[in-house]
Amino acid sequence: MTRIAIRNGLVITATDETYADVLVQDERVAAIAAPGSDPAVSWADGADQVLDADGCYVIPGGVDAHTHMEMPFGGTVASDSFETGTRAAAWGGTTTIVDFAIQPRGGALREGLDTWHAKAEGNCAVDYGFHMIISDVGEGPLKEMDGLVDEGVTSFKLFMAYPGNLYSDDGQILRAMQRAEGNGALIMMHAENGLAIDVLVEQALAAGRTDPRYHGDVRHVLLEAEATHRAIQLARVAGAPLYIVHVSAGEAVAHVAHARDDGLPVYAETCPQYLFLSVDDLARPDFEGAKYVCSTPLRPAEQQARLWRGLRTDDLSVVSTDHCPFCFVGQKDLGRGDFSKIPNGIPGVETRLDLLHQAVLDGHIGRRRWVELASTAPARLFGLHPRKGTIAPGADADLVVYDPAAEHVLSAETHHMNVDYSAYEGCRVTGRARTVLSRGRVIVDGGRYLGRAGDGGFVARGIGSYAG
Ligand code: DUC
Ligand code: ZN
Ligand code: ZN
Repeated sequence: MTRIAIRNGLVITATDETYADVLVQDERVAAIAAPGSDPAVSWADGADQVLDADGCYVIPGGVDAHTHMEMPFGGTVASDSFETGTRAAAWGGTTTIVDFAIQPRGGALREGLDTWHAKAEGNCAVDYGFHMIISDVGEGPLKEMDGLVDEGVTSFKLFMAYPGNLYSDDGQILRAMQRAEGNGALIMMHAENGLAIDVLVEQALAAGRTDPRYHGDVRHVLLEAEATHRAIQLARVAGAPLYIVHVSAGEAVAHVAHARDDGLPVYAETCPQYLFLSVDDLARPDFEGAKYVCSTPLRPAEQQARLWRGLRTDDLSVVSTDHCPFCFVGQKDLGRGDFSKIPNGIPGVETRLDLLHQAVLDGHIGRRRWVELASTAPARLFGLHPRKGTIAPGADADLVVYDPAAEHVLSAETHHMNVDYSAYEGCRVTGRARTVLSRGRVIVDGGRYLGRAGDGGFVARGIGSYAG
């Protein structure tokens, strides 16, 4: 039996903030005790380790519900392996990721899921789950969905973008949603009108508009809004809950808000890149804009206020990263002379908590909302709560001692993600994970990594809770 006492911190959950001692026994939180109270004192006396959190917050470890480790894309593969990517997550205070397994086109869901299990097993620094990307909706895969739900893969992502690759048409989407309505799964949607985007891509390239900045133009905001609206209507027809991933535009948030006002089980996430970066980054000279090519694309800076408002009103319920890193040298440059060949994705699994804490300091969100957006809400929606996403007796001891005053500069020189640039290079932020526990083990402490590959295990998820 191992006992750890975390003393004198401000314990913050999505609902409460209180000075307390958090007592950890083996992999779980055993108790939350008033500082200096009898149980806290006797525990500290008998603890194997006492962590002093004076001046720090104690928060539940981050849950990043949207990562792509080792994802094949555009003729290359995302540069973080499960080992390097989950280690970087741990450094940034994220103790659970939910990554996307991909059905091979023409193959079975099982084949894709087994492939992703093999990539992750024994390699992860923190716990992980899987969503399943259905790239080829047909009778077989639809039937397979039920079995995956039983195995703890309870969410399925469909693409309205990328025709000929990951794309599903409206009929396929409706069928998958109907199946989800029956088995309790959550459909996640990449909502962009891919057929229309491809026309604009062809026209842009024919007119000689080949630089990264045109990636933002062709992935028009109205084509995100239209697809978001269409996905919502299809989910209504099927009677299924829906989760829109990586929302980047106020026009799309408006459709989500409208649905939610009507009481529909429609949820959405945004990502730090849409809150902190813009088309100005995509337009950086000398092909530097390629570092900022992701889909949905970065938008004009004026959009950011609409996203922050959506986060405050809960029309946007989660901030995930869509972490999908490609090196500038050797990967992003596949698209020199043709922006449509730049692999889509931005690194961010390590920086999410700190950027969102900066948003607390900047007055965009409150501290409890910070915890809710980064940990509690994704845990609830994706069937991990109350094991993950909160601090309570019986919950996994996935905990972060967070120093809210620690200033640091984000940089590729110092980050732990396996990618040769930072999208936030030179950006000064205040706040940093000081100590990170994953299921009761201290894996990061005071600038040292103490964990090992294989510390993290697969988490079978339940059905998400979609109320409220
Ligand atoms: N968007 C990205 O930017 N990368 C991977 C897949 C996606 O939908
Ligand atoms: Zn996507
Ligand atoms: Zn993604």
